[in-house]
Formats: sequence, structure tokens, C-alpha cells
Amino acid sequence: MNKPLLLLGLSLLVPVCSVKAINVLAGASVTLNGTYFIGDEFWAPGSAAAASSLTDGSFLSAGSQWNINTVWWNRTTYPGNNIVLNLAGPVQITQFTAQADNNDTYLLEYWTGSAWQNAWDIGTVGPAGMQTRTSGAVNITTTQLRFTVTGGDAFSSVSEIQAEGSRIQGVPDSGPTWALALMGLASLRFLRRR
Ligand SMILES: [Ca+2]
Repeated sequence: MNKPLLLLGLSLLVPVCSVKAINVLAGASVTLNGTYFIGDEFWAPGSAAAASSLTDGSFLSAGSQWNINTVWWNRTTYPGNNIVLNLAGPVQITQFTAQADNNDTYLLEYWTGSAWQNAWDIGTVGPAGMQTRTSGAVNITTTQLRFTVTGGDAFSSVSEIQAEGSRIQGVPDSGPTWALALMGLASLRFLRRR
């Protein structure tokens, strides 16, 4: 068998087999359920960020004040608050990142299709203010995520949520990728015939 041609055939198949990880939450629609931007007491006045800022791909400066240009709420007064992130189709997630107030614990859940399941328990971190945490490796397939606070002081806030992974699609939308796949298959078929 012609070895260089075989290698060429295999190398042309590689782009189809390897999926590049992206932030699948980029641009995801965000719904704030409950009451926000009330009850920051001696921290007042805070400033409200748009819900969409949670999935705009950008973080605040580390250590930013918890209620300035964030999505913030009073955990004690509004314990039922939750934030739902709609992924507009199924995705596979391998790691989460969130920027939230440092001295609270938060929970990220994923929708199984019939119930919410825990995806990531987000712990506290040392330095005060808005701080970024990363989940470590996960393997989750879902269409929606839900963010809540589970502990800490009364003052909860989040400024960015990201999920590394890939979209699950029946038909690849990339023309060049398909073209390469067909070329790879064609050259392997050609080699088999020889
Ligand atoms: Ca806090």
C-alpha cells in the first residue's frame, strides 16, 4: 500500500474527528427569575448589569465591588432567586468558569430534560470582590443551566458564566470540514481498491 497516500487520507479525516472546544454559553439568553438590584444596604447604591452581560464573554476586573455592574441580589430577602441560561440546543460541556462574589457559595445545575441536576458546587475564594472560579473537568450534556446562591452573606452577585464544550449537531455546518472529510474518505477508498 502507498504509505504517503494513506497518511494523506488519514490526515484529511482528522479535522472531522477533532472538535474544538468553545464557550458554548457565549451569547446564551439569560433569564433572571425573582427580584434583583434591591437590598444592598450599606453598600448602596449599586449599579445593575444587563442579564445578557452574564454570557457576553467578558469578565470584570478581579476584585471589583460585588454590586457594581453585576447581576446582584439580596440572598436573605429573596432566597428563591435563580438565573436560567438557555443554550438554544444541546451542548456537551467539559468545564465551567464563573465570576461571582468571593465570599458566597453558588450552585450551577443542568437540565436533564425532566429535572435539574447538580453540575458544579462553586466555593468561596480568598480575595474580596468579584472573583473567577473554574470547575475542573465535567462531562455534561444539556440545553439549559441554572445558577443559584447556596450560602455566604446576604450579598450575592455574578458577572460572567462560561462553559467550555461543543455543540451537538446532526449536520455539520462547515463546508470546508465536509469537503475535507469527503476527500479523506475518497482517498482511503482509492487506496483500498489498489
Ligand atoms: Ca457576598
